[in-house]
Amino acid sequence: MARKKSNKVRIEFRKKHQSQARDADLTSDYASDREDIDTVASQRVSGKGEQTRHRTVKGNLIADEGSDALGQIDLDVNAQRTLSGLVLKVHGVESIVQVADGRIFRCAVRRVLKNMATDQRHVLVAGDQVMLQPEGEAQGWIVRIEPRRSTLSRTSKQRRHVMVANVDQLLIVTSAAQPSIKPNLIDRVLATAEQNHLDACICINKCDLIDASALQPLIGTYAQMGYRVVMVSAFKGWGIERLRSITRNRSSVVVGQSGVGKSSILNALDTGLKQRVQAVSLENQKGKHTTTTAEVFPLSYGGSMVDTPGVRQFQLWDIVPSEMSGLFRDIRPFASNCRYPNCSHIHENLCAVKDAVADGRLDARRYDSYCQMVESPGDAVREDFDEL
Ligand SMILES: Nc1nc2c(ncn2[C@@H]2O[C@H](COP(=O)(O)OP(=O)(O)O)[C@@H](O)[C@H]2O)c(=O)[nH]1
Ligand SMILES: [Mg+2]
Ligand SMILES: [Zn+2]
Repeated sequence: MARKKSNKVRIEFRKKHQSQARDADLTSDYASDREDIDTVASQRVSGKGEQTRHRTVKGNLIADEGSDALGQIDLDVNAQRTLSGLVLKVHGVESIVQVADGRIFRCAVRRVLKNMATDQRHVLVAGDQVMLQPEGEAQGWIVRIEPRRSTLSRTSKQRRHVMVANVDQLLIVTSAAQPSIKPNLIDRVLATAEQNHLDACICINKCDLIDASALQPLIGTYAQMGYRVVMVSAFKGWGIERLRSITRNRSSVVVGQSGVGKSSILNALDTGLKQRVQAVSLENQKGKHTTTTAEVFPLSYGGSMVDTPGVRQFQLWDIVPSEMSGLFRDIRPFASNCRYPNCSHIHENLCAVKDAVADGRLDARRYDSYCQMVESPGDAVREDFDEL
């Protein structure tokens, strides 16, 4: 099925090309370049409503007003090699893409791709892996978007908004003191990680200010659930090497309140990163665009840190209470033993979760967090997370 469709698209390309340049030489080079576009076509088309979507795609391709648009794609693909790159940021129609050798290109997305992905508000988001055709030194066309291995998204009124693609983990930065640690905030981010099927790592900074044994019970609770916890002091360099190995070659979304030491940690991990992040934040403050789109900052040792203004308030969007217990790794097993299928685990009398709290098998503080989040899932925590 899919194969047949992709052939159809190919035929349309070919026809167009031939009418433009009758004696065009269809070299093997030409054919293999075109594969990229074909592959994307079949991937995007296969998502939903195959029949109608395909017709729409074809319709758009044919009706594309500059009508040489298709011939153009072929010619361009022919003229220069494509490069693979990482989308660092998307700004309206323009996206900033970094290629393997470090060069930055300002790119627009080929109309063909846009037409094929009308089900998403943004065709492209930060973190996407793409193929681009350079157009001069620093500009280009995105001709292919690779399939995403993961996303961080929020749903609002039943619509899913992808904020960043290809994320591996959430890095929750907190501080042991000044400001003091806020376990409920950690719980909220962990639930978001679960909701998005992402790993999470809890990083406790400013450990030079406290007696570390005071935090052991809290750390134990999280470690038991399988979350990694790293004790850090950006000042003393404690935990930095471990954090480097946790973030190496992975894409980490960093979240944390103002003043916990996110910038200091970035600087300790990778010199120069703090400057790059601050330059961006200054640019944003100038107010040209109060940005809500994510930005990816590559790490010199491999991997990237991602700043996501869109999740700074860390609300849990559109979570129904019955789903909340599934986002708590420690509550989940007790919840599935509950006698009521729709138990809130709050008001019911004979509840397996409440039993577990009562006899100490479930951490009472985690259960409190759960109750708060069920009762006000959309209520952002008082102190918002801020930028890197
Ligand atoms: N004692 C101590 N202070 C720190 C440490 N890391 C950062 N700070 C201080 O905490 C404050 C906030 O740090 P900053 O990196 O700007 O936090 P951000 O708002 O999360 O980016 C600054 O005054 C830092 O000097 C640390 O490991 N130990
Ligand atoms: Mg900062
Ligand atoms: Zn229950």
